[in-house]
Amino acid sequence: MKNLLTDLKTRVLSDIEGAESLEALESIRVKYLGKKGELTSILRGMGKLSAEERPIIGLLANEVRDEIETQMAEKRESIGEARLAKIIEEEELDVTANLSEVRVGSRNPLNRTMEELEELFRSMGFSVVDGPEIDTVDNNFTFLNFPENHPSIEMSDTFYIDEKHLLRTHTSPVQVRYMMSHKPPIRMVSAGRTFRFDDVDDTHSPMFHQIEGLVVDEGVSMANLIDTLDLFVKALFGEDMKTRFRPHNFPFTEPSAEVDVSCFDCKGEGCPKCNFTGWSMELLGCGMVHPNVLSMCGIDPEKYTGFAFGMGIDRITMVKYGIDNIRLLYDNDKRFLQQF
Ligand code: FA5
Repeated sequence: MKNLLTDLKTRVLSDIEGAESLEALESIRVKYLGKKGELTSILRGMGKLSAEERPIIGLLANEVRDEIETQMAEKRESIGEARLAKIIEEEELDVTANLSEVRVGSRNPLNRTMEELEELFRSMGFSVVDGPEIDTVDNNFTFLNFPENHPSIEMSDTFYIDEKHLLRTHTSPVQVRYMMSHKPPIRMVSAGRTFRFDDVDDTHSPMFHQIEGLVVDEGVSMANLIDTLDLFVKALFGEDMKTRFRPHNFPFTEPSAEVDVSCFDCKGEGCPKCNFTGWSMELLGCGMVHPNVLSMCGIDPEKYTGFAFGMGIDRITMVKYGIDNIRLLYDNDKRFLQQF
């Protein structure tokens, strides 16, 4: 393990040395120090060491981590300075320019999509409701049938305010709140911000947006779910778009599925954008509401059934507007925003 660590240190430091942009540096951080990073997995293996070896290797691992973090911080600073110098050199500011023409900004495509989605569901008979971004651990996990210490809690682990409150990891706690305060028939959607301990890449952000949908009534079936989502996808993206349901596992739905839609560029033919699969990235999770969730929320599962779905609004925006990097939605760069 000692050799593994020293070898890793040499590789990381040489990668840091060669990094030319903050993005490249961030990829190196994720590769080695991220949740699934190499150093993280080496540290996970420490449990297998003997009691004598553990403190020695632990000390070395900490030294390696500190050294990597120091080098990263230094490199980050030097790249930042170089970037600023380049901007100062390339972008002149003409303080004498006549700005009598007032330029009005344009709305972020994310907000447009969110409102468009709400309007679409409203036209399909859904109520649009709000939920808090800080919610209870119970609403976010327990009442959604997550068994205690379920691995998926760790996967979507998040920012805790205190032991009982957190920044919600999905919009599903709004389902719980709604079922606890309304009797069926229920047909609602709720959109808003969600938070996860996810590393940033082209399709992931630690803060992103979801829209949750819930239908509960007598005789609601999986066929209704598939039909609703198919209708919705066609109304949003066009009649020629198809949906693909892949089996999945969520503790709060049974059965559960993840849904992809046809690639927006080639409409399913296969092209470089979709790696010739014909399908875009995963857009949403869905399923039939688990009877335990209905019971915990005070609804009789013998009488009522329901379906629910949760969609990534950022990803829908990306597919809709052909945006290939989620970071662009948050950079607030006018050159990007003015295109919409
Ligand atoms: C959920 O969050 C479930 N609550 C969805 C659900 C609701 C299932 C109701 C069943 C019934 P998942 O973790 O797969 O599922 O996330 C849903 C969508 O959010 C994903 O399909 C993806 O589009 C988006 N998403 C997830 N993580 C991120 C992220 N870090 N950045 C951007 N979008 C994300």
